[in-house]
Amino acid sequence: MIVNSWNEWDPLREVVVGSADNACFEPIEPGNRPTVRNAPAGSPFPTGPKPRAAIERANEELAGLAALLESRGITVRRPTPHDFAAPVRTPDFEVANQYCAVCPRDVMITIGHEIIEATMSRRARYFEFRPYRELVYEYWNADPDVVWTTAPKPSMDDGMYREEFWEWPLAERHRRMHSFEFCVSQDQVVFDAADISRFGRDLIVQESMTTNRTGISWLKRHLEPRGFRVHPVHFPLDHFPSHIDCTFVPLRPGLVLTNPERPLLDRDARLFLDNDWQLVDAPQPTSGNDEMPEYCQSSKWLSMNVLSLSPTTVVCEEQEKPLQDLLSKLDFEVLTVPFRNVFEYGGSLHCATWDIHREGGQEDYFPTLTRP
Ligand code: DAV
Repeated sequence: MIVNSWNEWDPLREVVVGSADNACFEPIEPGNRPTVRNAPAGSPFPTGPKPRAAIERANEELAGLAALLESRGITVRRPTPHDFAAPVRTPDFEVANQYCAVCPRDVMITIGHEIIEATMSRRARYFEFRPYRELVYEYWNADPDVVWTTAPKPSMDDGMYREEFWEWPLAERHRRMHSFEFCVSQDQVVFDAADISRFGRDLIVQESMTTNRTGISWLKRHLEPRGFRVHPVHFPLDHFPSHIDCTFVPLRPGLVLTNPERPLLDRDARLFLDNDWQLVDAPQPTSGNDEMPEYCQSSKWLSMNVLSLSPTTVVCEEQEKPLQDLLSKLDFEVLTVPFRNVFEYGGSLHCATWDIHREGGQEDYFPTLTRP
């Protein structure tokens, strides 16, 4: 068995680590309004390929992560080179360039023996499965138990998006925080893989800018007949939610690292509290939002985007000392790598990886759901 991964923490044996080769700046499009951090409003966001030096700095840190994982006996695979500078034109939209293969987590997910390619939510990422296809074919050919599923691609035409979302003032976002309506309408199936977090039989999926309720319905109908339970989750104070792995990060059975600025909706938290899970807030990150790299579109909470190598070992960004101390106190062995040059590509350690094989099988960590 090659493809086997049921949760975020079992001992890691094989993993894909992203690559910054040929990365481009993310284009402005209806589902994304990238901005230069700390620049006057209206400052143009760069377009086209990222500078060579920025790509080299990121690649060096990605290689550092790969070397650390290999030193722990983990097999590391890398994406195939892809021309992200090429424009995309479909019958429904055109976009001037694509993005990158730094964050396989956003696109690809292993659920047991199944590999799912997400629909994606942004035009520039429509073909981001391509750098992983060679690997998928290799796993699919080598392991007859592998199930390979590509989720239905949405049109990504203008009508799929709600562009006024970007103009709502903060007060408006606050007023709407319990409607969970963001920049993508509910008409088509839309999800990024990184809005899903795996807990054995149970999967939680965040409603976000990158995953809508129709996308969650698709996941439910696809996975529940296969023995999973899919639970939508909500973090009402996150007005720009995208990807669950800077918000709610399980570290071992019974323990989730939580974001103190983005509490889980009470009714969603019940599942965890009723089953004796402990929700532990991460400490404040060492960099404020203002100190994140100028082209980074993610928040300071990339600090908590850690990668578990096992229920007792976690990889953490080198500068995040307060989080490292908390993890040590919780009895984890904490490994560190520098990773800040990867941040402007949309993620940290969890985002930049896609686990193919973790030991273990499908367990039930929420017995109240089955107990009569
Ligand atoms: O908190 O900014 C970033 C997730 C990146 N994949 C955040 C979420």
